[in-house]
Amino acid sequence: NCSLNTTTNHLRHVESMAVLPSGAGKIPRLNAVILGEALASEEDDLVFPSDDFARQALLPSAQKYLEMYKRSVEDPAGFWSDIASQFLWKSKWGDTVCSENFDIRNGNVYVQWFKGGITNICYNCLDRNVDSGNGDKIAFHWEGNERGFHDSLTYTQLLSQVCQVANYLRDIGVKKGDAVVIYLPMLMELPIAMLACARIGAVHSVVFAGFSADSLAQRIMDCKPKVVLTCNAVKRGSKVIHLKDIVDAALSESFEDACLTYENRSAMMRETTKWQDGRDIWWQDVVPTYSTICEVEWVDAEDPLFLLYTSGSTGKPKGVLHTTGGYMVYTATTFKYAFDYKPSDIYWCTADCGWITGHSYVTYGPLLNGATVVIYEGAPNYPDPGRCWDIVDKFKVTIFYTAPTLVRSLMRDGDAYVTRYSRKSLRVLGSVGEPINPSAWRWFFNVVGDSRCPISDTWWQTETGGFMIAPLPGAWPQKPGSATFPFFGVQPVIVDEKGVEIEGECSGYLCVKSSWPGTFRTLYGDHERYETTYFKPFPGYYFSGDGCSRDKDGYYWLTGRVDDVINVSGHRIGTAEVESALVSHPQCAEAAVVGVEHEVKGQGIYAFVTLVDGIPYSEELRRNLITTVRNQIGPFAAPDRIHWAPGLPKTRSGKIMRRILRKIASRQLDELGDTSTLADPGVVDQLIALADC
Ligand code: 6R9
Repeated sequence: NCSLNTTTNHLRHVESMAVLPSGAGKIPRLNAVILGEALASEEDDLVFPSDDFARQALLPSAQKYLEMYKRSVEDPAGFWSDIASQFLWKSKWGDTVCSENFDIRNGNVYVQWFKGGITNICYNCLDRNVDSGNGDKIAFHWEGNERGFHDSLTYTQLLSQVCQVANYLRDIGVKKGDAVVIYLPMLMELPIAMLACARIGAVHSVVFAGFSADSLAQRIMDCKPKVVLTCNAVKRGSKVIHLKDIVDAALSESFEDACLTYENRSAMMRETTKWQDGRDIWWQDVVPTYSTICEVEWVDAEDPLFLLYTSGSTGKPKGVLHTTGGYMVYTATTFKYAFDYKPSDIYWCTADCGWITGHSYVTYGPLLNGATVVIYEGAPNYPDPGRCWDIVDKFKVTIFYTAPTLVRSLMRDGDAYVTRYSRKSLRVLGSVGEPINPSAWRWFFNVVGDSRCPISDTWWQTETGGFMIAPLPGAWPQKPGSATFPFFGVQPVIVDEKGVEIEGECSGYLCVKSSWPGTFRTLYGDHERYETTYFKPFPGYYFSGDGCSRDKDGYYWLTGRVDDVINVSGHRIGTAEVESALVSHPQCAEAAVVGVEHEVKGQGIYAFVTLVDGIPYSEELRRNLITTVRNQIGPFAAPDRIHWAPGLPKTRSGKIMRRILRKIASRQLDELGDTSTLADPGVVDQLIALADC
């Protein structure tokens, strides 16, 4: 059973700040603000929720949070089964709500929540809302790349469309447990396809439509889908991207199953789309012929819901597997509390469904709450950097959730693009994907949110399924750049290199003690890698791969990845993936990739490249190397910088010393540290000499 911990460190921290009686400490100030005695934040840089906000918040005080948090870790079974009971279950789970082994020293790691409970997440997203009288509520507002193109679907309409796709999938033989690959841009058909899979118990594997043919092929080969769902093309900004050509290149000759292709007329007509008879089918030709009623496949809470590939520290992406019941309960609950969701909200998350954020917080979390969701097909700065606020005003968006990289890029374009729009509907802002630097936080808060909207800076991962550390707006003051405190049921732990838990104010590696309902269950087809990557580094805990510090008030500050993963514009990219793409070029002998600070993207990709003997450096080769990476992974993984390297700094045992490369890449040349253990310390001088070539 889940380990019960009476008082976690975190509780002690929050408890210490949650003492109500006036006197020293943080909470008296919070009370004063709630009572209307506005206090300026002091040296601590605390930002308090406004009176108006706190008064209407779902969780109006740190005390209330504390009560619920305490129960969630002391009685996880009771806490989560009370919440789970609000969903529709064909039959309830057995006596054991959660069973787990999170400690590798006790044998194989496993996690189960609500095992034996029979449900369906699509039913809970759609039918349950229609049945409760919300059928006419808008589920999706869709905004096209071009101004003036928009559409919307009510819950009833969405349900009908999902049923038609589900019936089509069933008809071509897709059954419970079968994989379906979805390679679609942000059309409503993307979440429709996901929900249709969930309805019939098929396992969707969405591949971000920015991935190249090679990456798509790799994912198709790994999970062997019965069918691929795609569209012919999409317009993003002023560019047309021919998705169907990419799919054609990815599908091997041997793929004889179906390729269902949506005709996206705003980008390309069917007449000009390349076609393979027998395999390719136009979505619009078949889907509307199916019934709008489709019986759901009732599944066990532990049956797989989806696979989503993410980068790790080796070249091969990891197929993160999530199951149904725990994920459902967790995404719904985190969405509700972290955004202070109310039924009247209009919610817009700028993420693509190709990433976990689009799974949990464009599709499942919001729909489970019966929310109205805005989906935008295009580029956020097209035709100009005011587009986001145009969309906010158009749909009266109240909750706006985005990534720091977009905030930074819009910030650079100047306030005028923001202030020309009203934005008065906004009440909660959100941030995800990477640490948000305090200056971007302040701009987001002051300029976009007119100093009125709390920012939910949500720390979580593909693996965690949902928010792990996030502010509950209204419950406590925020500190710009801190994700604040853990969500219900989450027990974060900071450990040192030896895996020993450190208490109080400290920094180290961020781990989690015991499971939460949204925990991923395995890496598809490789449970051993799951254990090795996440549970072996610090036995007893789940290791996130992130560095973190905790300040004197118990606030958590994420400091970025500590493994060989870099975070470019919120996209996780393994350095090894980029290196293996580079060395696949016949003239590249060796490559070492590191992340460097980048003003807009957060991190940029910096590649040191050694050429095959006798090959001269040239501008053309530099461009070819970048193209190779674009073709093998996708344009978002293209190196920002290629640094010619006659040799790489290696230890005598042949290990590349990335620490030194990082310093050279960021031009911190006086901080190179000890280079005496290098096999050939001379390479460092060579690299420095070539730094600006
Ligand atoms: C949801 C998502 C996960 C990695 C994670 C961390 C970084 C995400 C963050 C954040 C600081 C936040 N990250 N949110 N760092 N503050 N609010 O992004 O999933 O693509 O798997 O990336 O992103 O480094 O480990 P994923």
